[in-house]
Amino acid sequence: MQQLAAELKIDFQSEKYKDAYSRINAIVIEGEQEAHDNYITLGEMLPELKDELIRLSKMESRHKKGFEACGRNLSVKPDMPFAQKFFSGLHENFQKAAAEGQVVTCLLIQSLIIECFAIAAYNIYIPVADDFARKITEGVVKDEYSHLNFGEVWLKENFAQSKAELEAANRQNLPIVWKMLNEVENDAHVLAMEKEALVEDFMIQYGETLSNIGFTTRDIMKMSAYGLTA
Ligand code: Y39
Ligand code: FE
Ligand code: FE
Ligand code: FE
Repeated sequence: MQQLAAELKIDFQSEKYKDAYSRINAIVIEGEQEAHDNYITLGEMLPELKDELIRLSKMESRHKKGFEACGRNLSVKPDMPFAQKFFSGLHENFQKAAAEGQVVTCLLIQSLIIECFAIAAYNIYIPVADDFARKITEGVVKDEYSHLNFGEVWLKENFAQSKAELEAANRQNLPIVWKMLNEVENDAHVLAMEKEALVEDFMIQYGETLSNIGFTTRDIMKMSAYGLTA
């Protein structure tokens, strides 16, 4: 297997690969940790769904352990300070929304935006990953679809009273995603992950999700346009 990675002659042990991996691996580890924390917080905000949200948070912890093993397997030390800075925009917005009890905003940030980002990144990574990381990532991405589905179902059931807050939260947070993609573009390229593919996968996933929740094509076009120039 691992055909594309072999065809592209990716040298997983080169200093250049390992240097880029120290940041991308850290981003993923930090992302999984933050996802864990965010689902715990959401469980406090939605007490009737607490058990399910705790179950999701435990999956995120497992993902984090899996990606830590991927870094160790390549003898890479993840650059965690870089990753914390990378996530600070979405982190702060989630904390602010949680403090104000804005559960719709919290769900948009974690269960739609961050999960779609994860699904795009993991799907693009799998064909170009080393054998060890590919197996781990294949298991993880299946879970991420179920996390996205959780947010989708809740927001669909509560669409009428959530619509305005979703539009505002999208406007505030989507530009941050484009900024994050720009920041990671060069390192992703070293791992044979192209920014254009990441953007395409993210937008397909995110647009499909907004449609399932109840937004019209017209709404989705407007919402997708925010921050494209970031
Ligand atoms: O729900 C989750 O598990 C999400 C936290 C994980 C997000 C991972 C973010 C990946 C972005 C990587 C960018 C690489 C090009
Ligand atoms: Fe995860
Ligand atoms: Fe997740
Ligand atoms: Fe390129």
